Amino acid sequence: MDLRVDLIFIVCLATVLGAQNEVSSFQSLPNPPKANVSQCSLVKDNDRLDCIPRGNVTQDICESRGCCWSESSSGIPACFYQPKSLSYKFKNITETSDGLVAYLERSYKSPYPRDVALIKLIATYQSDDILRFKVIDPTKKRYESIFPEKKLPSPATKNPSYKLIIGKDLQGFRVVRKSDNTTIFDASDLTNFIFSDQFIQITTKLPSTYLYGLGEHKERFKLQSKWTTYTLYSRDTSPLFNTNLYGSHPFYLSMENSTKAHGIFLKNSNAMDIIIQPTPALTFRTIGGILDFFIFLGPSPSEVIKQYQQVIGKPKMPPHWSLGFHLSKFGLKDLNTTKKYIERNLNAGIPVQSIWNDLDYMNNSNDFTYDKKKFNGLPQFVDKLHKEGRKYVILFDPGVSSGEPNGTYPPYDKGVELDIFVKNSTGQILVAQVWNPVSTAYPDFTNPKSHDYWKLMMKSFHDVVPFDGAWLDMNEPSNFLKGSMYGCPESELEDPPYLPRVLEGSLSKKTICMTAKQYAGLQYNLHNLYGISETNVTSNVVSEILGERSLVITRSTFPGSGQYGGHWSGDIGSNWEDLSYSIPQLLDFSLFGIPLMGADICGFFGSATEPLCNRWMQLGAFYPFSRNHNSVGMKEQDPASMGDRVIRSSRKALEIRYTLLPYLYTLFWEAHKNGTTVARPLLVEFPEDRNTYDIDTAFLWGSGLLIVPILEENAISVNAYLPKGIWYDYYTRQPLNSSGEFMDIYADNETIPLFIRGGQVLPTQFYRATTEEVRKADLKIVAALDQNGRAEGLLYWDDGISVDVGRNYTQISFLVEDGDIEINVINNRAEHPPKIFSVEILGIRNFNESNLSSGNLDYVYKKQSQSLLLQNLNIDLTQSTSIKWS
Ligand code: MIG
Repeated sequence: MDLRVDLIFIVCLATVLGAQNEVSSFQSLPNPPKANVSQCSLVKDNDRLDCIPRGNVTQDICESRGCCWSESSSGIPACFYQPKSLSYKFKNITETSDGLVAYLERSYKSPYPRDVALIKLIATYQSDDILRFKVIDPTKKRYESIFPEKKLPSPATKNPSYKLIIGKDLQGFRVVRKSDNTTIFDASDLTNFIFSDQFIQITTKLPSTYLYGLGEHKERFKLQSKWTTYTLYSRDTSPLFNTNLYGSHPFYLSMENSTKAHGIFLKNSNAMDIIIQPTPALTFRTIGGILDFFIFLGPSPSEVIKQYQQVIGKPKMPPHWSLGFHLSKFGLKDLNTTKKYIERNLNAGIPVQSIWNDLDYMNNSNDFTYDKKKFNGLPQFVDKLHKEGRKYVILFDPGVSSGEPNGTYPPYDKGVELDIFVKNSTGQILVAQVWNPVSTAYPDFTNPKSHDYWKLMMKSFHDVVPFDGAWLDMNEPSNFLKGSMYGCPESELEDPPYLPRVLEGSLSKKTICMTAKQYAGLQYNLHNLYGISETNVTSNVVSEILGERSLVITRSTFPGSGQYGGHWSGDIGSNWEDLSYSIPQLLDFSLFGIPLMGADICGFFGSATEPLCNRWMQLGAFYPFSRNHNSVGMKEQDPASMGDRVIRSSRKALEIRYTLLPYLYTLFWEAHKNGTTVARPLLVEFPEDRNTYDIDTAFLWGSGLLIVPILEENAISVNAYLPKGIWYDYYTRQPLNSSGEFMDIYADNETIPLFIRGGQVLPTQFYRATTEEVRKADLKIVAALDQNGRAEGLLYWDDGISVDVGRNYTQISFLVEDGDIEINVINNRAEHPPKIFSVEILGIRNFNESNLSSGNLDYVYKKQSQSLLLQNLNIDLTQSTSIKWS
């Protein structure tokens, strides 16, 4: 690299990263004292805090770091920090009106360059259940994550459920739940605490080993705690074990031994490793930014998730149609193939709600173009879909071609004019390559002007091809070259003093240079935010163009992405293992506030076998985001291509999905309004039942429907856990009384076991083949009684598309008690809500016709399944009413 470039680079590095030139922040410190051998020998193997987490682990290096050395078996660090080594000491602690401020001073050099010698800790009592603490450099503004964008309300506490214990006899601090004295965050000993320019580390001792979250990973729902490293750094790769994947979510939920729950969120967008060790303890190790922690006191898991979403933002309300079944494939090479693909499925009776085109539709892989030869007639095809009540969704890659002849490709030319592209370290447009034959430039979605730019592009394309939703791929951002066309300059940003365990051991591999510059700063800091920034802009732009709620599905996500769109789990394999891992993935994203989530049904890579696709279509019908998608060149796996059995299974499961749309839609509204979950882990609903803590082979929709898929080849039964209570078989309506036990449930090849939970009312509708038709059909209310003959539920109804959610809507509550159902109109502003045709009550042991409130009710009582169906009710949703049967 030539000297001039080097110099410019150093200058810009110093200003953006945190200023190596500021004497006050990076003072020279004494060398660390030698470790005290007798102190070292007191440390148990499981408690060792790794002092050389990467690189050469030798006794010499270890001792030069002032750490303890003792050979160890694999996985356990041989070089570890000496306990109570007073890395930082408190200088002063001051109470403020809403928290406290403390200064700490470093005693000696850490192993990493540019220690921040004086740090400031700011604790804010954000609310009674949320404590925030930040650790910053008081002398110099460092980068702080620009997402989630959500503005927090001013701190307000009446009676905080926690206390922060700091200083005094402690070297560090800890956060304690007042009611039971559980330590939620335990940094009482700052032994391995480091705050240097590119290495920031803090360890908390954990109250239990039940941890969930820390995505995106291919992992069971319950995380491992045996010296496991979870790396967070957005990366385009098909999901592998122990690898950073598309999105980054530094949030975990913990179930404590008391069955209470808490959550921790580190708002930091830099690449990081999170290490869980058997102590149990957890170490956050990030290579930039600041520490900005939010501690959520729960005390139930659903409250933790709600509290988390108060900070990151609640999920967007999806358009109603987006809850239908979607069909997609990479390699639908022309319009004819696309048409045949959807038609054969419609002919087979599969209720396909939308068809998706992958980049095949593009001309030369160029965004905002379509191949006018191969896709000749595309606009007319989309119009026809619309007339039939169906939708059309297309893929967008963020990168636009920078290799087209001058003046021929507005997405590039306009981008240059508006100065919208990501720059390299020397200020030119960073040129890399994704699908474009020559080269690719990346719009910078942190630039406020990107909204107008993206809208112009989307709108001019939408004027031609009226797509209904945007599928955002490759936004990690992905790059087929390493860094750029010209590599990346040498720098400590590309090769930081500590490299998290990112795939292939390089930050710029499969993405752009860390020294690349965006409006909001350096790629080094912003990398994990490329996806969220694109999703944010796209969500707004598409709604503005449509004048409706938009559907945006994104591959790369970050805390807060749920406000703008949904997610799919990327390029998984067509195999039984990935079928099963799709559930923990789904449940993780429920914790992350991204409920509109699903995996490619029948898998992406590889050839799905008939038995696999059969079971996968059954499960996929219950992904909140339900889409069959497949890679190019793979055996076809749309239901129609799979033969009669898959067709029958798919129809059966999708028919149930469409019937349950009012319930599912209501769950999405509750999530949007309150931060609840849609696909719900059992432990969220039954936190006091420890049996649920390990379950990730089944899940719920809301509180009311338990879904127990078959995940093994050739299996026709499943050992399902039914938490304590009454559960009604969805198909037979027979009650099952569980004391909280595992039961073998039979499931023939065409059936996915489903149970309605006693105590819940589920609004359903008559089945129709499109979501639009379902919306016009009558409602059927299903009330499943609990032991006490009670049940309750909700219905939310609106036009399914308004951007202004919660303006013109109807809300109904159902309450069943003492042989009577009350249908209460809480809000009555939707236009033309459907009517209630029937109310079905499950769990009526004795029925006497003469007790019916009205003599002319049309009813069917089934003694065997103990269900009563009241039909032909024709109840209008504009007035509260009630029906009595005993
Ligand atoms: O390099 O657009 O995850 O769903 O079909 C692969 C082609 C690019 C990756 C996506 C996948 C999509 C594919 N894309």
